Amino acid sequence: MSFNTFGLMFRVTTFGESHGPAIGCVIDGCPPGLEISPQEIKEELERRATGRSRHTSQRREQDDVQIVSGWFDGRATGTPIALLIENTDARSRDYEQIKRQFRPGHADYTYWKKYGIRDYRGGGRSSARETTMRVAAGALARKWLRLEFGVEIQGWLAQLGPLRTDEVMDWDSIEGNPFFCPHPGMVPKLEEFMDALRKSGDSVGARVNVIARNVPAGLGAPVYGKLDADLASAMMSINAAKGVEIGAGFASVSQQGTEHRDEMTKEGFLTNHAGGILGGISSGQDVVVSTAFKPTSSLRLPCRGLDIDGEEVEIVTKGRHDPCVGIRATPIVEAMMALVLMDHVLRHRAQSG
Ligand code: EPS
Repeated sequence: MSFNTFGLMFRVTTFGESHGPAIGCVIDGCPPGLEISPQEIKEELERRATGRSRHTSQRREQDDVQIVSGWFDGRATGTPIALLIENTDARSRDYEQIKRQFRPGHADYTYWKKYGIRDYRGGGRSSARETTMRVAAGALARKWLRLEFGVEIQGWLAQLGPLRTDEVMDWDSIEGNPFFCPHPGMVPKLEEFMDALRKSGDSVGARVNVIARNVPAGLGAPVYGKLDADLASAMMSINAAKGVEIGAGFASVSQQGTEHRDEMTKEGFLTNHAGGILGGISSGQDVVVSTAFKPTSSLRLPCRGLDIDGEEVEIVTKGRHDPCVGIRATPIVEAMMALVLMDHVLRHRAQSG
């Protein structure tokens, strides 16, 4: 078993390595008739792409997506949809120096322990390049959910390092800055922080939140098919994810029952500490998920590490790395939200019609 497939009824299999010839995915289970165009997918991909600002990796990929299967006259045919994107700007020489070394904090070590071989160029399959295909597949799910139920999914940067960035929620400003920051007043502070961080050569973590509105009640199955469990699994499958919260999440620890319970009135729920999910099933409230991303482990600042012979070596990573992967994570968490919700709608229909 190699587990490159995600979802049960809306199944996405991704393939490809960061420095290989191409990356791609196969989407099995897309309802026939969905109108989709490469341009629509590309618009989503551009939000996630590297090189949009000086605060991300400067690798420049065109991310021109080809739909090579399951598509006719602009619509999904119901057969497997295959998407393909060529890698055009990989610079593998940056990785020569670490090809026999394990970057501390990176999957290099565990890939080696597991497989006994690794594509060291760009981290191979462990690269965040893989998330391109999640966003591509997510574009289809997102569109279908919007057309079927009016589901709207929006992510945002909630914290970058020490800087809390969502104390003001100006929804209209999220797409207008390279951080997906909802608080316009924080953008200059983020710029300043990131410029200093980049100069220092270090990296930093981030928290990225996502909300899905107009989610129908009833998605998710009790016990082993909980919607929140699948969302947590989906978010944790993103590169560098280290924690997930649903609704109040870990803040629930210090809450009392009278505060946490979301009182219900004829006008609706009064609060949403549950994050839109009760007993693993969507309640019809907004579904709210928060994901923590660790600091990037590829750093030009030297550190102690091991090579494949077990010798201690000094490790310096060259290349075009993101000083904060969380900056580009917003479209990815949105895509994972869309993929999980769509899968659960189809699962719900399969049982309940
Ligand atoms: C990545 C390292 C960098 C990023 C890459 C993710 O790649 P490279 O070493 O080839 O320059 O550019 O991100 C993308 C290419 C992308 O499309 O997201 C990593 O180690 O995860």
